[in-house]
Amino acid sequence: MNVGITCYPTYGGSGIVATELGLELAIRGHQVHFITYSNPIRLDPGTPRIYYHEVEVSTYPLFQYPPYCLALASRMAEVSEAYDLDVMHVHYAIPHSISAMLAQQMVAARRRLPFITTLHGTDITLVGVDRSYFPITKFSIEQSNGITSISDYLRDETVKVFGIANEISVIKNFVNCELYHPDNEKKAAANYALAGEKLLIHLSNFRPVKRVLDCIRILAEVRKHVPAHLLMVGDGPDRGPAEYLARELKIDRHISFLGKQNHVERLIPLAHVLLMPSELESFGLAALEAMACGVVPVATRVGGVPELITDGEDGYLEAPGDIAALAARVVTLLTDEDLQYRMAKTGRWNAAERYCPEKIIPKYERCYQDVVNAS
Ligand code: GMT
Repeated sequence: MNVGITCYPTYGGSGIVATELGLELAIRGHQVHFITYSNPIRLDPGTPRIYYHEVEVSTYPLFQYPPYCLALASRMAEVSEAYDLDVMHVHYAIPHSISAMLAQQMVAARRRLPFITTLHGTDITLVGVDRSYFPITKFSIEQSNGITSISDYLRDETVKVFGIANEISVIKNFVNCELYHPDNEKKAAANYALAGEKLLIHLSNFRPVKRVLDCIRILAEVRKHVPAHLLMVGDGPDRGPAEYLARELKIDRHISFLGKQNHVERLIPLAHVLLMPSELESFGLAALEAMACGVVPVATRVGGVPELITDGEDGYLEAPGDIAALAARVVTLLTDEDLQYRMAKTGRWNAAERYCPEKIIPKYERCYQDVVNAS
């Protein structure tokens, strides 16, 4: 098939899922056309059957807000005709769904261009429920020819909050277990931690929903019992406050703020535990990547996370903000090697068994086939 994919290319789990999906589809022989404002971070543009079409938004003094949504719609329409697209797949409803709907109407006289919207989380739980976006988000979801959501939780939430009657297929996040794999020796951990220190890791876009400051507080608690170092991977509005808190708690030399990283698969396996203390998480891709790397997630019991992590089996779940409980779980793991080994092994097995591309990608392919075949 010829598939068009639009996502946020530089930021966040939805862009990562969209990019990895495109790569997997290309491996399976599909022609994949990314239509975005910049090359997605994890995408190698030299990959066979992958095409990248940049959306250029011209600025003009009259435009206080350059109309990206319209430029995107025009580019989608152009690419669909030039490359004979069978389907457009947009990740994150706002504004990608609306652009796809406009593109569909622009080319309607000449061709059918069905589009699928994949809901990832904050497009529903935060941005979508904002009163100014609510009606258009609901409308664009309802106009989609296919809708997918990354967890049961998010599907139920979409139905509840938006009253959507259309069918929503749940297709969970996936991980490439050949790329994301354990490193039992963890030799490169010595680049960050002192000898005898355990390594913790957190990955996110440092938005308030991630409760990044809790990671710093958890480390402070953990260090009262076990020598440990924390890798903070990513960037965003709460990075400054987190760095400040680390200095205030006098643990700044035990934390490495690494900023945005292109190869997290090289960093995650160095850690013993992943911290994901989010306020809300529709799935928790970072936890899945950690499990694939044999790193045990200590996370919060929110949103779709319990669909991924089984408490006490392949990770731990506590209430958001409960620093004492989260830190206690980390200490348990760091002081009981057998337990940590068992949980890491179970996590790796579950990731490979349930969330590998071979299990998930065919679901997207079926979804494409369904919307293409529907008249
Ligand atoms: O987590 C973010 O803030 C980024 C966001 C996105 O849409 O880019 O991530 C969401 O999508 C990921 C991939 O499907 C999910 O694994 C994350 O759980 C979800 N984030 C939230 O729901 C907060």
